[in-house]
Amino acid sequence: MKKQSVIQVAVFMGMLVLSGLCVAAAQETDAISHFVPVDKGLTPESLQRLYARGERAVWSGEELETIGIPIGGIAAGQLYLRGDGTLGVWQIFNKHVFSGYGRDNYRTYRPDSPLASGFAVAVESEGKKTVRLLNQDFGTVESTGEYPIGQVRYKADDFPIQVEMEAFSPFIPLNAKDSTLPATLFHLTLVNSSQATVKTSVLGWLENAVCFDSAKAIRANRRTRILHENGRTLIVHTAEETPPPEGVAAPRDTILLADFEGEDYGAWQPTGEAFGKGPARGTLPSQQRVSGFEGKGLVNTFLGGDRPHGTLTSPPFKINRQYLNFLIGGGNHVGQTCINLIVDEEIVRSAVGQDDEKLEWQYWSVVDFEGRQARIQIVDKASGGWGHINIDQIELSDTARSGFTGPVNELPDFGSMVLACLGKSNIVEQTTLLPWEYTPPAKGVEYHTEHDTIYPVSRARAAMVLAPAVELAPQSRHTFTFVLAWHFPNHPQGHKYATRFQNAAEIAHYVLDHHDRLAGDTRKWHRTFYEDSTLPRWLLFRLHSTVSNLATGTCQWWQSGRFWAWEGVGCCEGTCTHVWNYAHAPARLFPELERSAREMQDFGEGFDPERGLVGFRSNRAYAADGQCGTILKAYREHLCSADNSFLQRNWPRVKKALEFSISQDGNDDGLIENSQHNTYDINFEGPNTFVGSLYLAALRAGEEMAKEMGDADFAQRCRTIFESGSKLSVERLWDGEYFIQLVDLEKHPRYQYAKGCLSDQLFGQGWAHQLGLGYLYPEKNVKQALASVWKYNWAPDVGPHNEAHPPERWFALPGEAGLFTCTWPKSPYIKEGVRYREEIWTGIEYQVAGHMVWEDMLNEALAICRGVEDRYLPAKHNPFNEVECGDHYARAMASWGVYTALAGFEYHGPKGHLGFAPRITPEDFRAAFTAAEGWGSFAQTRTQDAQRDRINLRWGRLNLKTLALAVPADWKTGRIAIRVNDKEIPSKTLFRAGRVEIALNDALRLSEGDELAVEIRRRD
Ligand SMILES: [Ca+2]
Ligand SMILES: [Ca+2]
Ligand SMILES: [Ca+2]
Repeated sequence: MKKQSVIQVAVFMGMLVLSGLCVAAAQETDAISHFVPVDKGLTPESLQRLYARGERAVWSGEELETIGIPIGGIAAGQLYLRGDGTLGVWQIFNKHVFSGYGRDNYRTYRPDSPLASGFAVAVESEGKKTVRLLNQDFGTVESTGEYPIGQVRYKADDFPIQVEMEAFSPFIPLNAKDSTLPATLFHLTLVNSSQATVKTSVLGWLENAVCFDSAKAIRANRRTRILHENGRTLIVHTAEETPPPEGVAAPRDTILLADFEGEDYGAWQPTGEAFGKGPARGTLPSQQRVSGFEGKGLVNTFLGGDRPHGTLTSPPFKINRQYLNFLIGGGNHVGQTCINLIVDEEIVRSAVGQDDEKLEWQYWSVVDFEGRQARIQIVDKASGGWGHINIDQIELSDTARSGFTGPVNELPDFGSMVLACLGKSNIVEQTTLLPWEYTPPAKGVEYHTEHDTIYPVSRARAAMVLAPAVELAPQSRHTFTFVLAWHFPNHPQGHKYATRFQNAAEIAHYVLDHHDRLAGDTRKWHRTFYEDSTLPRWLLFRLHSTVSNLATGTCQWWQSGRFWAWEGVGCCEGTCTHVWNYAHAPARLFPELERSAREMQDFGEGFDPERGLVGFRSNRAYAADGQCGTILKAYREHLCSADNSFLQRNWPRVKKALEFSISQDGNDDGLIENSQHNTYDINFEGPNTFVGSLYLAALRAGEEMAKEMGDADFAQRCRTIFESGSKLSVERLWDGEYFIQLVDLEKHPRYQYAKGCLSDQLFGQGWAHQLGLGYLYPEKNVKQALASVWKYNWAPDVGPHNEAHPPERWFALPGEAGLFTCTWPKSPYIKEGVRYREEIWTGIEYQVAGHMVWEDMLNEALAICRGVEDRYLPAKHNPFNEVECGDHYARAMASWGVYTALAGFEYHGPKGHLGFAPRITPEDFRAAFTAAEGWGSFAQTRTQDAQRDRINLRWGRLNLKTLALAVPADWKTGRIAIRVNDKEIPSKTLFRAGRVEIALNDALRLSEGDELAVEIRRRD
């Protein structure tokens, strides 16, 4: 079979291409250089700490500094509740915020708060009026956030009121619609801790930040109204057009200097290789998607990657307008990836890109040179990361073009914001309760309570409302409810939320109209997951905290219904197949979102119907791990569906995609030997079990799906290839302790792991367990390989190994524990081995830990998770922001795989099958679970000869036909009774190998509140 050689460039973005000038040979040192101790130092005490149920964490003092709980809706932007209860980040304005490649992200800092908002408590007691802000200065402040709910408690000796703040955006698993609201609910419970009755209320304020980014570049007004509607008071912020100023000369016509729409550069002179013979037509091979240019052509020097250099010089022209406008993107290298304006052989203006492929408008004021001859020169003198430049649409104009042009209501940051409270906020009452003319401390912000006011966007103004006051007797309490809502519809792809709501006021009313259900279901999930569980509280916190990534700048839900994501906030686009290979949380919690990503991206826009290739960023580029993972995800999405319509619709393309992987295998022997681009941003050469196990798992998933779709031939084909691959992997890749990579290092000196121990070497096996596909390799090899990953790659202190081998990026510091991507414990260290080898990625750690749980390596699994928890203690980092290439990195959502493994969860929605095999404390286990249309709590208790299992459905509905439960292996037979709400249900049961399989005589449909109970009595 002809070898695929088209897409083998190990490039996923400009900056990651290492210098092409340095082609280093394989540099093996002659000695083993491995500093991970075999003894992990786990003591009985430290193990006990891992397993103890424990208490909810309470943070205070300096710990509050780093905390930022994502508190807006899923895919609705990024808003943080900071440790002291103030709001931060405020990335809700459709601006692309690039959070970094990871080099700078893993640092200790306080999230910023770029706009004025907040709450204060006003008190009138014995004729004295005081106001106290709800922030770190209140007195004693304690925070106890557990995603999705943040809580902050405030108390002070010198203040009669204690406050409990509860803040969250509705979060209801399986209800994507109500979990993606651009809104945050605040419940502020005031407790009178004094001996006297006091009159008290909560003051809330919000700055008008509509046109937040464009304000400096546009002429427009902001408008603020305070409305009384439906028994509520709303601050409504918007913006609007201003009439054009009078007496200003009309601008002259714009002169186009170049639009790069031709076949060649015309009169412009190229030199070097970077520019080629003519303008590019959009994105070049292996480049991230280029956007923002006009027409079809542009200058794009990523021709053959970042390495080439060159210049492109315009013919002379006369400067006869006030501004020179142009679109610019690409690298941010001053003097190296730039556009220059040359007058009299001197560079008088220069601009660079922003390390972003998207072109944005920039302008130079050229009034000083009016009437002079000039030339433009575009320069690429850079070869490293982001060593290229994108330019288009150069024009002379009397109007400066910034990123913000056109009507105000079409600007990306145009929209509306609302802060609402229950009851009628009364300005007269406000002036009687508040100290005279009270305003919160202002930093250049004016405060007002005007009912309708219009002012230029250049002014920073915040409006205040005071909830109707209450009289509180000593020890009594009252809860004030506020809702913050935003609506910024002008995202390039549109927001799903904007298809439901016209403005922020509608959203605020919706949240308050449905308050009891939205708040009730959110709290019910929180209670089911955190409170009603036997699992260690710290572990639940850690495994669920990553789910908050959904409510950050990482994720978007487009108007079309397509879920789309960066890898990390603003970093690396396109719901990357290989990064999302690890993320199990969204598929289990909001399967609708993942199904849309499969259907609209992987098997939609990103799918090559001719070849079956799944573009790994919705492009036409191949990633071997991502391709196989897409098959696994398709099967998972099918399992998480209520019926088989998803699989039926997508099966032809799923099959085609699997056939593409089989074509990479080439000879149907079950090993992929060719060049395999993958999540380490490099290509593996030769057979290995990282891609190989994903391939085998994909074949098994393909076999199962083919059977369900009645395609017996293809099922058999998958089976045959799988069996061959499984056998050959052990024969050729097993080194006695773990699986290695067969590679010719002479031929492929860089980026391979060869005889190294790769933490991800059994990635596909972990997946196979998640999907109930069984073992891909003999169980004993799997268990031993995983034990070797623990032995060789998990360091209780990364310091010694990282001192010898510093990582490309630090995601764990000396003194902290972590799992290395790869080490070479038994062969010479490969200096130019697999990329990121010395880094610590939480996504890999969870992937490995989850797999360890399935293999009953519980101590190891929990120790790895605890290592993450300890690295992300709030004294050091925001515990909700696990960093990799960017903030809130998607891979971290692998944590959910640990959670499902702990329950031994198995589920097949269309078949109505549900099973549990608790891997931790099976004698007394309780945990939440999610199915296709409902979620609830599973509980199991076990004694010497009896076991009781309960499935309590708390939300939605659940179809059941078969059940599987784990019992001790020596329970060969027994008596089983099944009841739903105390009504006996007839069934057939089968005991086999530590497992009871139950087939219900009639299919069941459980509804919210129903409980199914299974009693198993052992019979010898
Ligand atoms: Ca153009
Ligand atoms: Ca270059
Ligand atoms: Ca092969």
